[in-house]
Amino acid sequence: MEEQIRAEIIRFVRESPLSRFPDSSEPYFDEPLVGFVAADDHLFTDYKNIIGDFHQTPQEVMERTLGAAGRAASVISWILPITKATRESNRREEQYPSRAWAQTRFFGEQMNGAMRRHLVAWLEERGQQAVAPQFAASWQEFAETPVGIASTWSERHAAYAAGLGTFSLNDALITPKGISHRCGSVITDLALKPSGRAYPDHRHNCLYFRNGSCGLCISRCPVGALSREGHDKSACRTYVYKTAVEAVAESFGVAQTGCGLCQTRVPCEGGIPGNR
Ligand code: B12
Ligand code: SF4
Ligand code: SF4
Repeated sequence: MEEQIRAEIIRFVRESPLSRFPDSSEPYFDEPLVGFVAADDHLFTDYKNIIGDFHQTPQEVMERTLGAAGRAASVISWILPITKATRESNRREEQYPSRAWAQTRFFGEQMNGAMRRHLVAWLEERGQQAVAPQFAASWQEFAETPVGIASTWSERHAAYAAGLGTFSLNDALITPKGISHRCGSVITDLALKPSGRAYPDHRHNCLYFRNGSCGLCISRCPVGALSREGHDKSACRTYVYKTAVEAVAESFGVAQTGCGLCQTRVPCEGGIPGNR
């Protein structure tokens, strides 16, 4: 069943009409990475301490969405790697995201939403329970928590648990296809074989944490939101959701632009960087 699910995610991303730029036949994403993790993996209860008590376990998401009958057995997580052409266009930028990056943030995320809905329907057709936590009525984002801006379900923490990558100096997840990606997840009552986690610690794929080198994402940030101490989420949010939107959203034909300068022209852009 794991291979069937993986194949269905890859097929949907390849064939969905939502997967292509409005003004060309180019795709937003390369072939997805897919991972599985048991809903009762200790990480989901650890996240109550690492993130906060508000971060829901898979079982909590299922019960809050489906009632007492809701049952979580596995979490399916996927990575949608941003194409090389889009990464290259963002590499050249110093101030605002490129048109292709902004359109990937806006329209590509609509495709990611369609992916979540499709996988839920696909599992339900096979008699399973399924919920996309990002679309659950109980999903909430909080501006002020002890760990800064955070939500009740972090897609990256689900991906980390499913063995798809590790975190980094700028918080983002570095996967075998790099740091430039979008991700998503669905919880189901179907028991699936966990993919396992191959990394020795939760920040191993970032050169800064692996051997103290790099730090190149710091100088890519146009508003100084990155430093050796990490990521100033408030400064980043103001830039991503206000400054960049006011500057380029209208001309790019989108409502959200993202930014992602720290995810391009860096050694982790398209893969796990080797030791430097
Ligand atoms: C709120 C939010 C933001 C906020 C805060 C980001 C943040 N760091 O949490 C702001 C507005 C700043 C933001 C900005 C951006 N975002 Co945003 N955002 C989200 C959202 C909606 C929720 C994130 C959340 O709940 N985070 C929870 C907190 C706790 O995460 P954290 O602080 O990073 O976690 C740290 C600790 O847990 C720590 N840690 C400490 N001890 C331990 C121990 C263990 C064992 C572990 C595992 C971890 C751990 O490691 C983590 C990294 O330092 C998600 C969608 C979703 N539902 O997940 C998208 C999401 C994170 N955003 C995304 C993107 C792409 C962006 C931008 C690049 C904008 C763009 N599209 O161009 C920027 C920059 C992101 C960055 N560098 O983090 C992607 C990230 C994909 C990726 N490549 O990693 C997501 C997943 C959306 C998606 N569906 O793909 N975002
Ligand atoms: S650019 Fe370097 S320091 Fe920044 S996240 Fe990537 S590997 Fe880590
Ligand atoms: S996404 Fe945020 S942290 Fe990264 S370069 Fe843009 S403003 Fe800076």
